[in-house]
Formats: sequence, structure tokens, C-alpha cells
Amino acid sequence: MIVKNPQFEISAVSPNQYPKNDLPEIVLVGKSNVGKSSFINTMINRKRLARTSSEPGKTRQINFYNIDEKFYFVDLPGYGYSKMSKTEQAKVGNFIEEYLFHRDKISLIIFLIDIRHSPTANDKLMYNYIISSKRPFIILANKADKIAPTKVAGTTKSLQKEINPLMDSIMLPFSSEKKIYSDDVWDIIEKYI
Ligand SMILES: Nc1nc2c(ncn2[C@@H]2O[C@H](COP(=O)(O)OP(=O)(O)OP(=O)(O)O)[C@@H](O)[C@H]2O)c(=O)[nH]1
Ligand SMILES: [Mg+2]
Repeated sequence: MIVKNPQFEISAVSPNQYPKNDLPEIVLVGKSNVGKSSFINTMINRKRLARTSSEPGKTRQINFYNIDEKFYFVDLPGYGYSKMSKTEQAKVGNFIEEYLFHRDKISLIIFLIDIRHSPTANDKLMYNYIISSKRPFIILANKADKIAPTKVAGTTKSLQKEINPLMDSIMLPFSSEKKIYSDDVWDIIEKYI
């Protein structure tokens, strides 16, 4: 897909702030620092539309990016960011849950894990959570540029065995740095919008 005019539209922490139109929403979930905001920038060819940081905990609200009036990329705060106070973690957890469970416009969840590490306990919780939400989803093993190209396919497969033992979900490698897998992901996104 060629994206012409991606726009940041709104940050929300409660349903009355969500956009009020009927565009489908493609939402990014995963632990802090896994690369959700970078994923959006890579897919739309912009360096800094979504704010990223080498420090975890950058995204603190639900950010809606309007992609050419066709769909939204929805950037969520990551989980597992220990420097956030318990009160703030609970608050963030609540509005993420509210969004993921009740927003009827979600057409696809893109769940990012880090290709270099086994899925964390929180990743496994999130996987179960996504399954119980009954939304369509794919899993991406991100930061694939950080391992040898010859190891990417095998590593992705063994991570999938850990998080999705039935091997029945769609799981692909991804790299925001190298941009080599973005066409495959666009093909999938286009099926859902
Ligand atoms: N090498 C490499 N670095 C990446 C990749 N994707 C993201 N990063 C880096 O990882 C760091 C975190 O990226 P973000 O996109 O801010 O991560 P996030 O998941 O949005 O983090 P939170 O907003 O805290 O939840 C940044 O330094 C990015 O440059 C990738 O595919 N490869
Ligand atoms: Mg972010």
C-alpha cells in the first residue's frame, strides 16, 4: 500500500475520546520498547510521526493515526514498564483493557514480541488475552535485524512454539530497522481493512 497522508488524530484514555467515524482500526500491542510506535513509522514511511524512544514507557495513551482516511493505526502503551508507578500501571492497564475488549472497530491486532528473547510471562498473558478477546490477530517477531539473517526463520518458528504451541496463528518476522518484511505485513493488513 502506498500511504500518502498519514495524520496523528487524537490521544485517548477513555471511549468518549475515540474517533467518531467508522474506519477500521489496526492496533499494536506488546511490551514496552518492543517497537510498536516504530512499526507504525516504518509502515507509513515517516521517521517521527509516532513518538519513539530508546527508553521504555514512551507511549502513555491510546494514539490514533489516521491513514489516508482508510483506517487507523492505533498505538497503545506497552506493558512491563517497571518504572511506572503501580497506580499509573493500573490506570493504563484499565484503559487498554477497555479499548481491546469493547472497541467494536478493531479489525486486526498486531502483537509484537522481541525476536531475541523467549516470550515474557506478560507476553503469554497478552496472548491469552488476545485469544479471549476473539479478535483477528497476527504475531510479529520484531527486531529481526538484530539476529543473523540465516537464523530469522528458525528463531521465529521456535518462538511461535513457545507462545502458540498449536502453531495455528500467523507469525512472521519483522524489522523496523531494515524494513524487509513490511510488504508481507501490508498484504495481511489490506485483507482486514
Ligand atoms: N534494531 C531495531 N530496533 C528497533 C526496532 N523497532 C524498534 N526499535 C528500537 O526500539 C526502541 C523502542 O521503540 P519504540 O517504537 O519506541 O517502542 P514501543 O513499543 O512503542 O515502546 P513503548 O511506547 O514504551 O511501549 C527504539 O530505540 C527503536 O529505535 C527494530 O525492528 N530493530
Ligand atoms: Mg510507543
